[in-house]
Order: sequence, then structure tokens, then C-alpha cells
Amino acid sequence: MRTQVAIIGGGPSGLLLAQLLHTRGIESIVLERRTKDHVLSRIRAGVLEQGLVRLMEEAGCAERLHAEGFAHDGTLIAYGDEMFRIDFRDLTGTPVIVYGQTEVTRDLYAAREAAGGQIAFEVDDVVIHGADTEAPTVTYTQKGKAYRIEAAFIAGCDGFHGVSRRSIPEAQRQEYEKVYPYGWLGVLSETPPVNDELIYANSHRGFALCSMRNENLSRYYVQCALSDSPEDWTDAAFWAELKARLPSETAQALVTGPAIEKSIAPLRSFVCEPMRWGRLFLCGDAAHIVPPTGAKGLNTAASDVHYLFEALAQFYATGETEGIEGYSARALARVWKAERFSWWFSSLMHRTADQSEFDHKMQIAELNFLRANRAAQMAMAQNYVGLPY
Ligand code: RFL
Ligand code: PHB
Repeated sequence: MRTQVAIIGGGPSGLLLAQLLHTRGIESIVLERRTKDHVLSRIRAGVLEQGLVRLMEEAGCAERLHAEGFAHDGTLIAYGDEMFRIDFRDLTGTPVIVYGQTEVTRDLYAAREAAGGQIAFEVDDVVIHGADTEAPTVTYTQKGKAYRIEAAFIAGCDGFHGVSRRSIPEAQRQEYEKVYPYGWLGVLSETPPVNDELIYANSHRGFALCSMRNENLSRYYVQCALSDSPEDWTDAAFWAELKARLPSETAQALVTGPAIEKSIAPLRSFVCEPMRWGRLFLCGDAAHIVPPTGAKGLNTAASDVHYLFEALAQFYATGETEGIEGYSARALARVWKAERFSWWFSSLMHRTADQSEFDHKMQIAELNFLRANRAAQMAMAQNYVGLPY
């Protein structure tokens, strides 16, 4: 087989890139290791920056997002029994949109199918060959049969555990990592959200987050030990812990119900530099990971896709390679800012066993400062709604 861009990974990065390329008549083939149902069963991000909304519009996939997504003009930050609001619209003129990653991915699959886009599911043994040559290829198997794709470019959109990053020789890449000593236990429940905006809470028992998908679907998280597994947490234990970490008025208002999904995610910061090796480009979680505090993962994947799309569109329209050559530096400049924000917000909101009373006092002082200082709120809001690209 032959195509212009071979895209490894059929998550949001790979699908969005394929659909954007399609709008400029650039052909691609997407290779996905799992089934479509499996990809759509993963409950992940919930908060979209305007940049991602605009890309979905450009891809022709924003109709349902506009009809069903919720614009949030601010967020609440709680500590102990105190709570204050960061007003995104007042501070930046911009809201964020609450619309699940699952739905973004569903809309992108529907658009790819409507456009007759090629997606191969349940592929195995994906290997990238000659990415540093003029003629790269990708080989893989599907249902025991071997295939080979000749492509002009390869987009590695296969997430943190994919093959793309590891295809760059170790001597050619540098990795930066911070592993946090805790995870997030997430629960999805068919209950009305406790509040109409998200609540990020720092309590002496650890972090908690109240989020949502729609009027009758709530998403809640509590910081947990890395050694915990979801089976260790009964629904009752989860709700009791969540309530204990929220201001009492919020805890009293919380409507509980059966968990329809329960999972644990470890928290990690990770960046691979560079994000290009010859004709192979890394996009999204394949190149970087942020802890979820601040909702930057999917949104940073989207800015990578934007830079790569612009680079490839420029190349196919004019033969210019400036965008391709500058891709890694451009993407990384924004990635590191998202890394900084997610690290800062995680450090501000979580409690650890090795934290001293002094460390705790520093968190409270910073929260008091944020609560009272418009410049600090502005910096927080600008990062949360998304830095420009
Ligand atoms: P994905 O979503 O991991 O998709 C990669 C795809 O590649 C496939 N794959 C392969 N395919 C072929 N061959 C191989 N060898 C392959 N290896 C893997 C996989 O099956 C998969 O389908 O990466 P992508 O597209 O870069 O998207 C990144 C986002 O998924 C991620 O950044 C976000 O989910 C992070 N995240 C959040 N981001 C936000 O912007 N806002 C949020 O509110 C937010 N909340 C979250 C999150 C992530 C979480 N978890 C579980 C890590 C909340 C949580 C709990
Ligand atoms: C979510 O709704 O899943 C969510 C929201 C905000 C975050 C992380 C996750 O910071």
C-alpha cells in the first residue's frame, strides 16, 4: 500500500490529524492496535480549550460539540472549608468547553467513516522502517496477515506506550520524567454534578476533583496511593472519601449513586525531545505526558496536531519544508509551558506523606495569594483556558 501520511494510533491525535489532512486533500492511513469499541470505552479527558474546539471546527466535526458541550466561565478551588472562584471569562475573555474525549473521538471516527478514510483496527507488530530516509515504510500484521505501507511521512500518534517514540534511536532522543508518588481514582456515575463548574480541592486527606460530562453524568476523582487498585474501593468508600475532602456545604449537596466506571491513573510528567526524527513526527501522548490536574493532556496533543497539520499542508501546497523542520521546536515550546502549568497545579493541590508542615503552609499561602491576587489569577486562567497557538 502507498499513502502520503501513515498515522500510527487511532486515538484523538491520530484521528484529528487524519481528518484535518483530508480537508486539504492529503491522504492518510490510520493504524490502530485496538478495536473502535475499545478506544471509545476509555474514559479520559473532559475539558477542551478553544484551540481544540477550533481544530474540530476546521475538521468539520464540531456540530455535536457545539450542541452538547457546556461552556464553563470559571472553576472553583477549595482548600479545607474555604472555596474561591477563578473567573476565566472575566480574566481572559474565554471559557473552556466541557465535552468528553470519548465524544470527541466518536465524532472524529464518524467523520473519518463518512469521508471513506482508511483505518485498520486490531493491528499488531507495527514497525517503522527508514524514518531517517526519503522513503519510510511501516509494516504490521492484521489477523495474522502481513502488510506494508510506503508513506512520505509517518505520524506517531500511538500514545505513551506506543512504538513510535521507541523507533527513534536512543542516542537521538532525550527523555525528561517526573513520577508523582500518587494516583487518581476516577469514578463515573449517572448522578447530577454537585456543582455547575468544576471544583479542584486540596484537603488534608488529599486532592479531590468534581467534574462532569452532562446534567446527569458526573466524573469525580480522589488522590489515592499508587499501590491501590479500583477493586480496593467500594462505591461507599469512594463517596465517603470524596465527601471528606470537600467543603462541608458541597459535601452535603453531593448526590451519590452506583459507579458505572472506576479506574486508577498514575500521575506522571514526561517529555521526549526532539519530537521529529527525519520523516517521523511524534504527536500527543507519544511525545509527552502531563498529570491531569489542569486538563492539559488532550489539549496539548491538539496543539501538536495543529503544528504538524500546518507543516504538512504547507509542504503539499508549496513544497516548502520550513514547517516540517520547525515542527519539533514549535510544538515543544508550547508543550513545556503545559508541563510547567500541570506540574505547578499538581504540586499546589496534592498532599504527600513526605510533605512537612512547612510545605503545607507554603501551599496554603499560595492558595491565599491566588485567591486575593488578580495577577496570579490571570496567570492561572490564561494557562487553564489554553496558551495561544
Ligand atoms: P491516546 O489517547 O493514548 O491514543 C493512542 C492510540 O494509539 C493506539 N496504539 C497503537 N496503535 C497502533 N500500533 C501501536 N503499536 C499502538 N500503540 C498504541 C492506542 O490503542 C490508542 O488508541 O493518545 P493521543 O491520541 O495522543 O491522546 C492523548 C489523550 O488521550 C490524553 O492526553 C488525555 O486523555 C489526557 N487527559 C486529559 N487531557 C485533557 O486535555 N483534559 C482532561 O480533562 C484530561 N483528563 C486525561 C484526563 C487522562 C487521564 N488518564 C486516564 C491518563 C483524565 C485521565 C484520568
Ligand atoms: C475530567 O473531567 O475527566 C477532568 C477534568 C479536569 C481535569 C482532569 C480531568 O483537570
